Amino acid sequence: MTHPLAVAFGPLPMPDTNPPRPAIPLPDELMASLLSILGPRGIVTDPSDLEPHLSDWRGLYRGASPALLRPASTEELAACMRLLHAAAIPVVPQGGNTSMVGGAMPDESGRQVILSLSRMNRIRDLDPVDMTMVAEAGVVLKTAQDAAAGAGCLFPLSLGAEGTATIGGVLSTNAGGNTTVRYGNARDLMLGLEIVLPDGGVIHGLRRLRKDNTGYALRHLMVGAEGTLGIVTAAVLRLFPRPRAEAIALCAVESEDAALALFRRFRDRDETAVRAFEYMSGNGMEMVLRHIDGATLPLSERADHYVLVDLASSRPDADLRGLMEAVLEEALEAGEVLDAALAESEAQRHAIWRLREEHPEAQKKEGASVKNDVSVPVSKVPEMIRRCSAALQALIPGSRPVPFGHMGDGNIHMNLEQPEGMDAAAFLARSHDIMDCVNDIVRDLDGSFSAEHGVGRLKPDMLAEWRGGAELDAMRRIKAALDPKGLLNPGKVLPA
Ligand code: FAD
Ligand code: 2HG
Ligand code: ZN
Repeated sequence: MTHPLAVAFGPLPMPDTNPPRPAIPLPDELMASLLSILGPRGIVTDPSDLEPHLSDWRGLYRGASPALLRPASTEELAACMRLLHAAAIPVVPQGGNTSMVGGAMPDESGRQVILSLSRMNRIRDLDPVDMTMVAEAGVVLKTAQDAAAGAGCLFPLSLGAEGTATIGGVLSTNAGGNTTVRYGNARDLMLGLEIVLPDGGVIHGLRRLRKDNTGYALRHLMVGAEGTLGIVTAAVLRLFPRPRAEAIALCAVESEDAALALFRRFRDRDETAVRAFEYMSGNGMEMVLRHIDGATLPLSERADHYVLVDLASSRPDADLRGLMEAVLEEALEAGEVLDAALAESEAQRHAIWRLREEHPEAQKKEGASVKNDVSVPVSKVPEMIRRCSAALQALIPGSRPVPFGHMGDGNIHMNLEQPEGMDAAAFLARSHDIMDCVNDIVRDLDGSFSAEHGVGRLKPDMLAEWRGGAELDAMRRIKAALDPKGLLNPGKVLPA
């Protein structure tokens, strides 16, 4: 069985990897000790049960593993880690396995044990006075959102994979998503962490404090470490007042510059009201309209550029519709906005968001594509989109740039779709050229090769190139200090 998301999204470029070797069984004595800690429900070795955990949804990697461990508590996990550390067995943490960069994949050696915290899926506490939630790492993001909503609060992290991604995974990748422009990324939503270290030591850091300057902030070291420094077992998450007023519009805009000008108009008028500001290209919108059932454009004409503006406020009397109309009117007069549709109902709100959220699915249905999750300073987004689009079309004539994403954060998915009729494999064979082409421009604009998806197994070489010298050296020393045997998620993030 392939990964369930791979069925939805299909294979993407396959980097050079070796075919997996057969799994190397764990020594009998170790196996018996693990069984005595975890019980039969806590350890999976049957090949067909392991199968969905051995490949990533993009189809980039396929690994081998002797076992999947499923502890039910922090204590069980710590006891397992002590044994695995003593036996020098490598461990790969895996949450919802929605990584874009193969971060949760065991390698092909057949030696690496997979660790799932899916049984650690309790909301331990939810406090609407402190505005905090204590969630275990295996809680699915959507479940955390729903729990907050049930208590009249908001947990604002929101992304396309929220029905599958877990709290452990989103923290370990420092996920961003659609609402970062207003609420920050996963790091900004975390106050404290419980962590199991590679040798089984436990950091009990579930402090729900807004201020806590007590030495090195180890919790922040773990966020974005992609499971290479420690295992997140639970987190104190920040909650917010739930929105009581909303206004959402889809706008056709004149150019990339007009999209940025519109963002500035909203931000300057009321920065706190902008919950999301998402850019989409004409190419991407065409693919969504062509491939996604029920998708329709609520505007009179097609355009080359669109933005989704999502305003929200916790104040019930906030006149967001008035704000939306006033700003759009100014922008229409200035020639920046060509046409706009405001959602009048929950169904229309959902339909507009769907046009944005279905971009990855539509791209897959259109054919082969290469992803570039890049960021630049917000002021440089228009130039980045223009330069990358031109360079990519020159690199592969007939290819179709599909830039979309989180413009308010300077994070655009500068993706490229294959030319119509081109052989998919021949296009994907150019993946590295495509990524280099985008990265060269992004670098020139003081940007980053990985905005929100992380480094994983796909991009350690880029990390070496972009963050070499003292920065990479410091990262290596931190890794060596916390994981001297190099057993936690080997081969990810740091180049060999
Ligand atoms: P996994 O994929 O299982 O793991 C991710 C990394 O975290 C791996 O390195 C793994 O080893 C490590 N890890 C997992 N659990 C733990 C733990 N408990 N302790 C330590 N390490 C751990 N990302 C964004 O930022 N913004 C988006 O808008 C966005 N949209 C997406 C849309 C789709 C359709 C998909 C498939 C993915 C999207 N992503 C997005 C990618 C994003 O990285 C993941 O969805 C999410 O952050 C990973 O959560 P997960 O539980 O699936 O982690
Ligand atoms: C999104 O913003 C995700 O939808 C996925 O980060 C981006 O598919 C992509 O390139
Ligand atoms: Zn994104």
